[in-house]
Amino acid sequence: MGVDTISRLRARPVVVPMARPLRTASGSATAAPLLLFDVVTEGGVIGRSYIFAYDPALLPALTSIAAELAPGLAGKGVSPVSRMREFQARFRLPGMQGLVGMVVSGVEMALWDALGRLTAKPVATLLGGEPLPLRAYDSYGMIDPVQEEKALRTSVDDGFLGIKIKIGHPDAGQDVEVVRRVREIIGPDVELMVDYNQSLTPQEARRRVNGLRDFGLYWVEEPVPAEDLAGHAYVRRATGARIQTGENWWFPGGCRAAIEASACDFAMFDIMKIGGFTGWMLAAGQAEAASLPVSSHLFTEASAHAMAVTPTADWIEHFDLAGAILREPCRPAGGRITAKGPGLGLDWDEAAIATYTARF
Ligand code: SMN
Ligand code: MG
Repeated sequence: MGVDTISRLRARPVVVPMARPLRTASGSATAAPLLLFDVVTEGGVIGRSYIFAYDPALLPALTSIAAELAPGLAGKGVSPVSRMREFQARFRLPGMQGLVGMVVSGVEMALWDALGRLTAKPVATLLGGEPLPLRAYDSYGMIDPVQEEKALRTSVDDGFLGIKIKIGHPDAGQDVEVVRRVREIIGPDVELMVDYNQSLTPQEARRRVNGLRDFGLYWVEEPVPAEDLAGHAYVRRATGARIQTGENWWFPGGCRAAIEASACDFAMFDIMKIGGFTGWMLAAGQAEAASLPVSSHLFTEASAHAMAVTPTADWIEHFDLAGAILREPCRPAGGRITAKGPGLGLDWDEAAIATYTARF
């Protein structure tokens, strides 16, 4: 028993409005289904984190898994690596790809937040680094550049040095026109990334990516299904484009498989899927050994801490998922994002949580 002993785990499902609706070639969302974690310690300190369910239909199962895991945590130490190792052992047979992995990563992140609050330090500092002003790219969905011109210009005026848009429109010509217009709007000095969200076949990806040669793209993201590593490698070889992928890698093993398949030029870590900070740090070591620059996917608040101690840190994604239920949403400054503490720097807006609580 002690202040750094876990008393209980609470998981609360919410569906919150997103500052920027999400439209991708593989699905769209106007609201974000989240599961909010509170790890309460014996001393009353609360560690907080959230995970993203993508589809509200997954919230009941995610909530139920968290409720099943809660009793086993009571009385144990606020030790995220140790608890993650226990989860890995417990779920070796069923595997942790999918909903279980999402929940255990959420618990792991909340434990890091609790440690930070217990020590009055940012997680980046606990990991041996320090909060750094990370260059951020402003992340858009599939957009109409005419309608979004003002927003794009504002992103550039706000100092973002990178802009990402999602493409994979029904017609390849639409992709070209959107990219052409966005490049005209943001100018030649701002990096432009595109994201197909797994929507193409390797052959179609070769055709479409070759059609975007003239626009100086910084990376082409997930042109084919995430699990098609050979397909990623094919597109990379056939076009010479710099391929980004990784937001759908499960735990460090996913990173290893992609490296072994020569699937990409960059690595993108989703802290919920890569295994929280425990998984992220192990995967970051693999990325460094393979000379892959690492960028983050969603989860801006937690990723800012992880990126601060990532040897090959490249870009942090600015996409506001949870701002509607945070007392202080993440605010980029001059196109850069710096981790906030103590812990992950997350403080709930309880009134907003009450408003957006999911009921099922
Ligand atoms: C993305 C996918 C799903 C939800 C939000 C964003 C996208 C990205 O792949 O890279 O931001
Ligand atoms: Mg993506």
